[in-house]
Amino acid sequence: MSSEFDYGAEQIQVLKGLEAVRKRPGMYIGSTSSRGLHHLVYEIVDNSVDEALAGFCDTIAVTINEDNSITVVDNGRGMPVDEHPEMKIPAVEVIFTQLHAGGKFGGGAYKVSGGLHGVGASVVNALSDWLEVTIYRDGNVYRQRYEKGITVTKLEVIGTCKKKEHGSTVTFKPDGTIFEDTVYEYDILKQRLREMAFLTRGVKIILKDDREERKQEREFHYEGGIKEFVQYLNKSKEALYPTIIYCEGTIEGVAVEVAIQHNDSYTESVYSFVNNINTPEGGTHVAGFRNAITKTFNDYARKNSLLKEKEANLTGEDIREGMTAIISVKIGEPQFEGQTKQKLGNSEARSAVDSVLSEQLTYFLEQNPQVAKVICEKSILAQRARAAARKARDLTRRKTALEGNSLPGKLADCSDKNPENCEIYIVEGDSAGGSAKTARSRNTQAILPLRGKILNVEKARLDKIYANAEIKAMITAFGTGIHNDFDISKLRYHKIILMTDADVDGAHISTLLLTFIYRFMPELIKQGHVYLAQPPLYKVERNKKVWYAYDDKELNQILGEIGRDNSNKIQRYKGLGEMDPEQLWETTMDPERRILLRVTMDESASSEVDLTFTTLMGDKVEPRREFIEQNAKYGELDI
Ligand code: TSJ
Repeated sequence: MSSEFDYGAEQIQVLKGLEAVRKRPGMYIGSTSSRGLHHLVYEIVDNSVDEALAGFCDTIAVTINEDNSITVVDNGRGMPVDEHPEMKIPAVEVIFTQLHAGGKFGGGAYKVSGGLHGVGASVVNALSDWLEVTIYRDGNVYRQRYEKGITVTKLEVIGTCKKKEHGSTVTFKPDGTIFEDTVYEYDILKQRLREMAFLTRGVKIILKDDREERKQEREFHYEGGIKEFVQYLNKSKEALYPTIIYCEGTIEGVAVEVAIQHNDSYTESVYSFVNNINTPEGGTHVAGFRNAITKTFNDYARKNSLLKEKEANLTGEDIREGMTAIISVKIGEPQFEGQTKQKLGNSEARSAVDSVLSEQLTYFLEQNPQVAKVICEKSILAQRARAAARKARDLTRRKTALEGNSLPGKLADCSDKNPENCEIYIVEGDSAGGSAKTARSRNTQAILPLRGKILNVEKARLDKIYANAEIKAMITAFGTGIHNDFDISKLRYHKIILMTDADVDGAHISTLLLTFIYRFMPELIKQGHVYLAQPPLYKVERNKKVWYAYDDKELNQILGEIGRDNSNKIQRYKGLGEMDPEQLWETTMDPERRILLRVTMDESASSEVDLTFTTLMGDKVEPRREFIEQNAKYGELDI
């Protein structure tokens, strides 16, 4: 480490800190996969968002550069450049080289942005091949460069600017020896930056892709903040009333914002955030929200005789049916609890959300009696449907008790009774079901054929769902129960494999099935039990040799390799039904040869439920790896 720098005791501390980050990156950014790579960008942008929240910045631009480095520019005050009194280096250098840099610089508090990982600039620096910061401040342009977290140039004045020009620019290139993959995905950044823009009303966030072949640009700017977020989430649904209910206030240092609008569906879409970070596991802020909602609507319904004296109170679930809402709290020192440290624990957040919402919602309902009536009537219908669903469920249970836990008649079960070894294929149509039953390995593979399109659960209440034969068959076959009764320890198959035709109808059926599972048994997806089978689209035969292609590109590749002439016989499968059992086994069901896509979800992106399909394959499909890697995203899946 020969350099022009003197390493004093503090500097050695610095190197040790950054060394720890490079040794155990996962501890600081969650993972070194694609998720961790993108997380670096959010860590940097968080700092600019804080500057915007402090009222000093209104534009943030993020650029993916040609070499997959990232540039973040803001028009804030410019990071402080004055010397740190103890460390005798510029404040900006402390921020980039000191782990958990906090405290006061230049008279102002430098707040480390609150995040679940909450680690900030020094971690990004430590995990970057190189990082350059440029500061526009007081008429000067300053620059400093670091490599793998280590300072390589002093903070220099490299030019001048107009006094009124101010801001900070950071460019960093993630270290390819640390991250599994260093290619940024525009769509992933787009999703999160849009969310940040919704949560930070008034700030303009620009995303630009400067890479050849991928050049594109988007701008997110919402004067309405989370009100526009709710509008966005409801845009493909039918809203029950035109207004978006909005409440805002600060109590005991907790800034609370809530936006609500009901739609005509039966699902609850309530998303909560703490310091702009999604909290899928909820916590005290969500508890305060639920309490206020339940209490306020029941009070209103009683007072206005929408709920009769002898009728039971509405439950929170009744009122939240079809509700889209955003709860956003900002809090100085968030405390996270629970196994995964993702549940907000601060009790002041509960009381702050509860009282802001109770007070302002009561007032809103009094001012908007038509809206209040629509919501109360919908909740009362939900209450009745819930009672009917309870009856239907109890009936199903009693029936199974009588018949001795009988499995659905159409199910061809496997003989192995250890769920870990067992798979169930959900197959579209009786004919494909027949082939699958012949083809399967009976020991570990069960087959459940479904007839035609299944019920769209987005458009049905629980009572109707219990009444649907195809859905009932799946519930009994899986063994887990659904919704509030769900119990994963009763799962009868560790792999649930959806096998549908490789066409538009097949994709639609997969979507319906996944929607059902996602809404009523989400844990199956979270724990990685749900898969999509990948039947081939083409069979190519030449001189008694056979190849299968899973898309047009692969077909062309095969034809390129074996030569394009008349002795090739190409068959395009229109559906699973066209395959004989042997072909179905070889291509789609044999664990040694098949390709399965595992359905996963990024819980932190749950407002945009982002289903990603990670590849899983048998031993002999190496040539298909690239194809799968490029196609493993099922982005259009509308869930
Ligand atoms: F992450 C980061 F540190 F690298 C970073 C910080 C990256 C980017 C693109 C921007 C920023 C950043 C920091 N933008 N704005 C600020 N603001 C301050 O650091 C700042 C400036 C002045 C004062 C003051 O009291 O005068 C206080 C602060 C916190």
